[in-house]
Order: sequence, then structure tokens, then C-alpha cells
Amino acid sequence: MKAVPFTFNLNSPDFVPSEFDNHIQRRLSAMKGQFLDEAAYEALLNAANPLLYEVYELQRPVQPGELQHGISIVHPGKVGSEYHMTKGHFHEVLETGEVYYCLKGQGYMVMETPEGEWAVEALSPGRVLYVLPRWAHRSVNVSPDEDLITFFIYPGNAGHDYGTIEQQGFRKLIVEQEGQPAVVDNPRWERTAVP
Ligand code: PAN
Ligand code: ZN
Repeated sequence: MKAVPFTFNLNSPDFVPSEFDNHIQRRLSAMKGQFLDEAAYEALLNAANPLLYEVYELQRPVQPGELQHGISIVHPGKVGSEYHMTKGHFHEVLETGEVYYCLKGQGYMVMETPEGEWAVEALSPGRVLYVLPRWAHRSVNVSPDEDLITFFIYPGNAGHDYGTIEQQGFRKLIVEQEGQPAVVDNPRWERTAVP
């Protein structure tokens, strides 16, 4: 970890940073229970267990004042009619926000609070999204053939709470309907988070 100001490049065609500390690869098997169509999930898992998304992290000390940052790449594809997406999380320190800057692709950020408010915002190149403190967030790639690539920045001490979303899911899902992305209710959503 560097102790002096540093720079890196994002100008490769696939936006992989010229320097990073950690490369996370999440396959379908890491997403059990998150996709609505369980039969489609099992079939794909047995056939290929595809790579859904990757994260390149510039890791900084876990402390206020620092900023974690990096690149998130969601590969295109669907599980049943539901598009590829990240696991999604609340920040462990709930009162910490995050900025996303979309570099490539077409997608949505699905968000919700512990109180059950929800929001869905489109992501396309050049668009900046401010995720407010308290809002869980998941990115979804709705392109048939292009990666969804975003640059993210969040407070050094934010941490990740994956368990709440693993248990309750997101209130809204992004599915393909008549060839178009649509926001639909998640019939399995259960509010377990207590504000
Ligand atoms: C992002 C996400 C990244 C992968 O860096 O961690 O897009 O998504 P999951 O963490 O939900 O698997 C972020 O929001 N960090 O806080
Ligand atoms: Zn986050």
C-alpha cells in the first residue's frame, strides 16, 4: 500500500486498472438463492458455472479518511429472464455512501434502504451515480453483449454487509420482458433488516 500520492491508468480497452491490489471473480455458484428462476440457476450452474462479474480493488487502510476505489465489471448474460448482477450489499457502516462512474455498457443500479424504500437508476457511459448512505446497492448489466463497467469510490471504513441481502433479497428485480429490461417486484423479498 502506497504512502505517497499515486496514479494509475484506466485507459486500456477493457478498463482493467494498470495497478490493483485485489482481483475478485464471482461465479454463478456465489449467488445461490439470489436469482428468482431456481431451475435456470441449477441448469446453468451444472452446465458452466459462468463468471458473472469481476472487481479490481485499489485497497486502502480500513479507516475513516481513506477511500477504497476500483473497477467493477459485470459480464453480459441472463439466468432465466433475470440479467447478470452483483450480489449487492449494505455497507457495514450503514451511514456511508458511494460514488459510481459508468465507463462502459448499459445497466441499472438497484437500491433500497433498511426501511424498505427503493430506487432504480440507469447506468450508461459518462453517468455518475451517488448512492446515499443507508442504501444497499446492486449493479445489473442489461446489455446482451457488452460488459457493464463502473469506477467506484467509498469511505475506507465502510465495510460490506452481504448477509442481509442474501437473506431478504432486493425488493425489485430487473428482468427481460418482451426484449426490454423491466423493473418487477421480487415475490420472495422479505424485510428482515430492522432500522
Ligand atoms: C463495489 C462492489 C462491486 C461488487 O465495489 O463491491 O461492484 O459488488 P458486490 O460487492 O455486491 O459483490 C461496492 O459497492 N463497494 O462498496
Ligand atoms: Zn458498496
